[in-house]
Amino acid sequence: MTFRISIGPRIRKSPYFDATVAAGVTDMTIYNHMYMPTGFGDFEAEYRRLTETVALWDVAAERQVQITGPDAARLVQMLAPRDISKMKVGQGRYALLSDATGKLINDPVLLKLAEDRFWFSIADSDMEYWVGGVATALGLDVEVTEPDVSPLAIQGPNAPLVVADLFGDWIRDLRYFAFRETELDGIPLILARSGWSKQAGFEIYLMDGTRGTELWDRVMSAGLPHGIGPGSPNVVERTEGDLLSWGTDTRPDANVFELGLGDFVNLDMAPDFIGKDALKRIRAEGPKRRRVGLFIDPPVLAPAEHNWTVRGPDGDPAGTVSIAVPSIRLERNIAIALINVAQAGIGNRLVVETPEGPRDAEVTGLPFIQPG
Ligand code: THG
Repeated sequence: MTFRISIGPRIRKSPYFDATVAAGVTDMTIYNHMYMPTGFGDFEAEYRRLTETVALWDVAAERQVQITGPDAARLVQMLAPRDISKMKVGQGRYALLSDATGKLINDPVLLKLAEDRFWFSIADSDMEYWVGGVATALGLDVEVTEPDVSPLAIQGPNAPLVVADLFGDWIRDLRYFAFRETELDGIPLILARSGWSKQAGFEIYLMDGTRGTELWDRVMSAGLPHGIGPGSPNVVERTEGDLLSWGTDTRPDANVFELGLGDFVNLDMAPDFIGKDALKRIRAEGPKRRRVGLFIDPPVLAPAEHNWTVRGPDGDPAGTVSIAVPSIRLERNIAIALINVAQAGIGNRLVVETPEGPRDAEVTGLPFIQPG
C-alpha cells in the first residue's frame, strides 16, 4: 500500500521547500508541524557526501522558541538543567529540557542573542506552549514567540571550505555552538558552528522566510567546487555517532539519566530548575534502564525505527530498540536501545524481535564511531 499526506496549511512548508523539490527530494517527514526532507533518492550518495565532502540540509523544522524581556534569563534558567549564568552573548549550549519528573521533553540547542533574548532551537515537541506555560505560572515578565527563523545546515568535512568562501576566514575561529549575526547578499542571517552530525559543520539561521530559495541556491553554487549536494539529517551517520533523536530514541517515559545525558545537567549548582529534585533522586537511586549500542547479527537489516522489543536469552523482556541500521563504515548492523540495567552490560547477549523474526544481538558501548 502507498498513500500520500494531504498538503494543507496545518502542515507548514519550509522556506526551502521549493528549492528541495527542485533538487529532487523523494522523502519527507513532518517535524514541528513542518515538512522536512529525509531523502533525495540515493541514500548511499547522500551518506558519502556527508562523511567525505559536504551536504546541504533543509532543517527549517528545527524551529526557534524565542524568549525576550526583563525575566528572560530567569525563565531560561528555570527551564534548563545547566548553569546558564556564565553564558555570553554569541554562545550556544546543548540544553536539555526536563519536566518535573525528570523526563526528557525536548533537547534543544540554546542560543544567547542578548542579555534579555534567547532562542531554544527545538526538537520535535511543542515547546512554545511549555515555555509560555511556565512563564505564565511563574508570573514572569517575558514574551514567548516563534520568530521567522529557519536553519539551513552545511555538514561534512568540506563544510568549512564552503562557509569560508561565503563569509570569510573569520568563520574558522567560531567555537562549537558559537554564532555571529551577519548577512549574505543582504539576506539577514546568523551563522553558527553546529549541526546534527559528527562531521564538521555550520548552520545558517535564515531570518527572512521569503528568501529561502535565494539562500539555498547561493550556498549550492559556492559549494559546487567542494562537492556539495542535497542531503538531510542522516539516520546511519547519527546512529554511528550516537546523536540522540528526541521522539525516536526517548520513549514517552525516559528520563535524562537513562538516556545517558547526565553530563549535560548540573544538579549541584545553586539555581533551581524544573526537574531538579526528581533528577537528584534518580541519580541517587541509579537509573533503571541504560541507552546502549547493539550489534545485531547478519543478514543486513533495512533501516527501521519502530521500537522493536528486546529480550534476554530466556525470553524475559530486556528493553526496546529505537533505531537499527546497517552501518556503512562498520559494515554490520548496529542499533541503539534502551535496556534494563541488569541486562545492559557490554558483551551481554540479547535477542531482538525484528519483523523478519528474532535476531541475536550483543550489547556494546556508544558511540559506534568516534569523531575525527
Ligand atoms: N541544530 C539546531 N537545532 C536543533 C538541532 C540541531 N534542534 C533539534 C535537535 N537538533 C536538537 N538536538 C541536538 C542533539 C545533539 C546535538 C545538537 C542538537 C549535538 N550534540 C553533540 C554531541 O552529542 O556530540 C555536542 C554536545 C555537546 O558536547 O555539547 O550537537 O542540530 N539548530
